Amino acid sequence: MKKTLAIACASAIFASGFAADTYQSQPTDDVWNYDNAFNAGFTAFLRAWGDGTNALDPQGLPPTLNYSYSYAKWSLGNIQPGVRYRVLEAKLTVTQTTPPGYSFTVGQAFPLEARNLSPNFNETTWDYTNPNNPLPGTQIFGRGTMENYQENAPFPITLDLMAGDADFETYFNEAIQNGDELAFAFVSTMDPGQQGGQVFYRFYSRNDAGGRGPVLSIRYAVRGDVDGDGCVNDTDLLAVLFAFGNTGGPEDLNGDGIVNDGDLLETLFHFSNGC
Ligand SMILES: [Ca+2]
Ligand SMILES: [Ca+2]
Ligand SMILES: [Ca+2]
Repeated sequence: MKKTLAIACASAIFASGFAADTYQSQPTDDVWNYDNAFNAGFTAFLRAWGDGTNALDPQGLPPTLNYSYSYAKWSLGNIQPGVRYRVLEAKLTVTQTTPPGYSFTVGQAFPLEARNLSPNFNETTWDYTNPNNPLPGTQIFGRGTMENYQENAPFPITLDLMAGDADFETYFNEAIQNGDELAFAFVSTMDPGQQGGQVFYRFYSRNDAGGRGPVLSIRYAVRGDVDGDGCVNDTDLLAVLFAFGNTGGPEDLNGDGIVNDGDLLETLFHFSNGC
């Protein structure tokens, strides 16, 4: 019997003076996509490596020998569709185990990447040879950092999804409107050295009995909503007008430190959002 480790919780928190919600959960599915994976769907570990230069096979082929990808997806079903959201913070955290040879320096030089991916996969029916398996996209939302590195123990690698080159806020909103599933591919240019090499990413999957699978954490708010009631209307518009010129506060909707036309436009462009 498959154990479901997904925990979804939404709690209202107040930061920067306005109402935001936090989504935090483990994946609903995760898969290790690799030619030699004997149990791609249900292994307790996910893995990623490349050839030292490329994270993805340049021919666009499924990962064989030189490449290994891992996939994970989350259900955002608790977040109301039909609403435009601003993302205030988005992080992915994985727990890296310690294959011999993996070091701080190597982790810095060849970070783990979170890329866009179609959620069209399922670990219960995963078949490596299926030609319809999704491949990782080219958008990089975040890269892992080594600040929590430990030499002889598993340690968390956090990927800031707002720090990459791609627009995570759009990705998040599209996922909610397109049926609530949000997927990422974990890839890296890190080269294990040779077949049987030990320098690569190996982190716990959702199938880990210890519950150490990836965690997605997103803080978000309804775009244009000042008072946090989930609806953008005259109350929010007036609040911005009356606070014009203020530094910070809930009326500073775009978070640039001042209440001005940028925030006014935010309420106007998103008028009736969430109502
Ligand atoms: Ca899995
Ligand atoms: Ca409002
Ligand atoms: Ca502002």
